[in-house]
Amino acid sequence: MNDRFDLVVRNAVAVTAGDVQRCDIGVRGGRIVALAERLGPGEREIDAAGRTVTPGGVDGHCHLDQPMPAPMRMADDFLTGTRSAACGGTTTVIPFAAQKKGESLREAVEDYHRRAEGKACIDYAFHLIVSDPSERVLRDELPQLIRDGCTSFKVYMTYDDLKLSDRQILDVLEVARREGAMAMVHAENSDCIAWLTEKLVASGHTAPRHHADSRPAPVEREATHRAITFSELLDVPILIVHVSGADALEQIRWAQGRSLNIYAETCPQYLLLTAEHLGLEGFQGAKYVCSPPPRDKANQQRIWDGLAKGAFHVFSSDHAPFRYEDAHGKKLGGKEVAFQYIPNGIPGIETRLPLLFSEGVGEGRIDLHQFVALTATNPARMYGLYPRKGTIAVGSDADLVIWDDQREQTIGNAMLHHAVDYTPYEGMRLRGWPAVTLSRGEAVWEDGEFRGRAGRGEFLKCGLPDPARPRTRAAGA
Ligand code: DUC
Ligand code: ZN
Ligand code: ZN
Repeated sequence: MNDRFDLVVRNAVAVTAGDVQRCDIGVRGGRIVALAERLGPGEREIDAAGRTVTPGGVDGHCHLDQPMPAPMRMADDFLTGTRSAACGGTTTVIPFAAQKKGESLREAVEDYHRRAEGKACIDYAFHLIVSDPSERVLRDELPQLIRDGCTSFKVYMTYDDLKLSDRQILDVLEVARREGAMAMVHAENSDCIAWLTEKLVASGHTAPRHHADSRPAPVEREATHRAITFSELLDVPILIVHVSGADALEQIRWAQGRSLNIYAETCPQYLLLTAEHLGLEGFQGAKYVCSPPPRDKANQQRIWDGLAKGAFHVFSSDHAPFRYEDAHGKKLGGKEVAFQYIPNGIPGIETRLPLLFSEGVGEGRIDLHQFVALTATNPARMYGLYPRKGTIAVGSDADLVIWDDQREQTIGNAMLHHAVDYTPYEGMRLRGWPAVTLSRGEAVWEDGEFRGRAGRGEFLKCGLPDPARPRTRAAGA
């Protein structure tokens, strides 16, 4: 038998959520099979030469080729989106298979498989978006899809084409509890947004910056508290996504202080952007329209504190890619439209890890173990992919990032690999960038080039996430 490894990564400083070891990493058949001070030869060897090696990133919240109401269209499909992710150190993405109201959830998933197959360059799983919890969806489709490996889903408290009533959310959470799935919640009060929008538009305030005025912090705070209440009523864990500032975070901390099972996510835009970006001259502010909107510097600081102190569990991109100069994108229909029609979302799948590595670890706000936990280990746990994904251990997939820890890099859209025509982080100076990204032992990013290929990514069936288990349910029940 040939006992050579397929690949040996030598002299790594391998950092996980809990440990650091100086070791060689031996890979066979796409999996890590040995970690030791000195391993035998490999068909291929990469000398990491004392460099930091982390688990490949797991982006637990991104949107790729998600069908949108016309004429909106996402810029990234599974090819360009996963290519961009790989070049930024991410090796697993979990975008959303979204049900349209009146349609079958199962058909939405089948359609989404067709969009991914033959295109994805790295591994992927699906969250579901439940927008129409009919009897059939609740009784048959959702439980069956959970058993088929889509073990997490998102519910919206706003957006007319997606939002659920409180009662519908309770129905869906009941299924999550019974089946052991993780429920993610977009928490903003829909009626408040509609009311504020009407007032703003009536007084002629239609520029992009008024997007932030239509969704102020109390709108997010109220909905966050309401979602927490639902979670408490049903004794079911939930994960509040894209938390933007102090108000919502206060509710989350309050709930966590009462030992409720509330998990939380934040994203780069709430650490690094502010509502002032929405006020950039002309229509430029449209590039920063996302929901909830970025807040202010004081709120950024509170989000950093939340990351450092453990209030947040996952750090995702919420990559929602729309081109700026595009009639399918921010200039919808070819016009500088009023703020309420600007497609919501910003790109960031490639910059997520480098931003947190530089601004978080490099600036001393969090440590490397927290970085790994937030960007890889915890999302893998929350969504039933651990320990196949999200760590460096014997038996795990050989999804790794070898960091060029000291590389000075100024972000520019020209260097990124998405299909969007701008980055909100243009001109930001970072220290540290992925030198090599390995996906199941194959280099997909190396020497400044994308080395993957369309269709090599595999669909991952997720297990039932441990953190989704209700507290009162006996172990193994
Ligand atoms: N919610 C998301 O999760 N992503 C993009 C826009 C939004 O409102
Ligand atoms: Zn959302
Ligand atoms: Zn999103």
